[in-house]
Amino acid sequence: MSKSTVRVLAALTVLAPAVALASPALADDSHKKHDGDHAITLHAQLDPFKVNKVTGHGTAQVRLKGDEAHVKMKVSGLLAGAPHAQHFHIAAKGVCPPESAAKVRNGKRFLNTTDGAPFYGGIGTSLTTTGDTGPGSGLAVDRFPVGSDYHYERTIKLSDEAAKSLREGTGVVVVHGIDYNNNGKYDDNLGPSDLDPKLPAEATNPALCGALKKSADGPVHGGQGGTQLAASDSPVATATAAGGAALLAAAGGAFILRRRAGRQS
Ligand SMILES: [Cu+2]
Repeated sequence: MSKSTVRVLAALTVLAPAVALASPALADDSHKKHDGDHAITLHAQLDPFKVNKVTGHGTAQVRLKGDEAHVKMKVSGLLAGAPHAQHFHIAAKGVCPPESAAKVRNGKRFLNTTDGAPFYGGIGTSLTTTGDTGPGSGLAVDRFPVGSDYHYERTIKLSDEAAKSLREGTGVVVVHGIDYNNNGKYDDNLGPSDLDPKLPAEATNPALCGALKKSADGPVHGGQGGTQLAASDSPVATATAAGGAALLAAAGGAFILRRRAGRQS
């Protein structure tokens, strides 16, 4: 297991207890409660990592009231027929990494998830289509949207830590899954994933990224993405049989990772 994998595993397993510790009993939470009751709306423009050969784009909108987040996303131009893990990354600089954060590995320059962590932080919320939304579901590839273009909409109860980060302006939306060698599938041309060596790096490397920023209440000014999202009540993206089959082998690795994380927390 590589050092970076160990680091990420450690980060994932540390997250759960950290969330548990962040209970209201820790301190006078009157201010937090007050802030938490105030609903805010956040937007992010999701831009592609060109260094990862991505040309897609997207938008995200989050209506946050207390710890309840109503999330709407619109994504296009990603690898078709493949699941795309997507998360709120939290509690770091609240920005997307520059292209210069990419590293050369085996003669290929690309950005993996760990490279971006100093900028966007660790996984705070897994934007899955069903079930658990905690950091432990970060690689639950059978519960993420599938396809090149999709709408995602879900109301999610955030951890205290994630809600706090989003309110503080350090929440970042990251969509994963790239096709670096443009052959229409996740393969091992970039080697194993830094998050789970059983998955190919292409399946977990960041594709799109956008920092969530507070927007003024009221109508979104000239916001093409915002108005489109507001107008659409589209159902959550559903997994296709093709996409699921393509990643079945990879999913085995994700499950192992999740079990391991669960045991240690
Ligand atoms: Cu992520």
